Amino acid sequence: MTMATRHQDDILTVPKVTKQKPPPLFKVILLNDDYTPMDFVVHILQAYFGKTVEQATRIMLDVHNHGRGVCGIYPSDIAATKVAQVVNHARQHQHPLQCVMEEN
Ligand code: TYC
Repeated sequence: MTMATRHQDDILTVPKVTKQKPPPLFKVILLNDDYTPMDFVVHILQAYFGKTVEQATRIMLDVHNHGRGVCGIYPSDIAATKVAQVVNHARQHQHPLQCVMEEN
């Protein structure tokens, strides 16, 4: 927003126009592997990405059939947290599931 301010000495100052840029967004991506059970991946998508069982199953099968798939799109810190949560949960269960983030 630009607004002129009149000072006592009658000098008109116009502040530099500032514009809020939206934050950069990152895709959180699941990668396929041959070992992680399908129902575990469906659970991950429901627990960390708010998907219904139907949405989660569709994304899981998409990853299974095409090698990778998008779980969600988030600002950097949220995307990084999701990646860490997914990888930690998978390792706790000895699954090799890989999850990465990519700038949009
Ligand atoms: N390919 C795995 C299987 O046949 C299932 C799977 C799906 C694994 C998605 C990882 O991100 C993944 N059990």
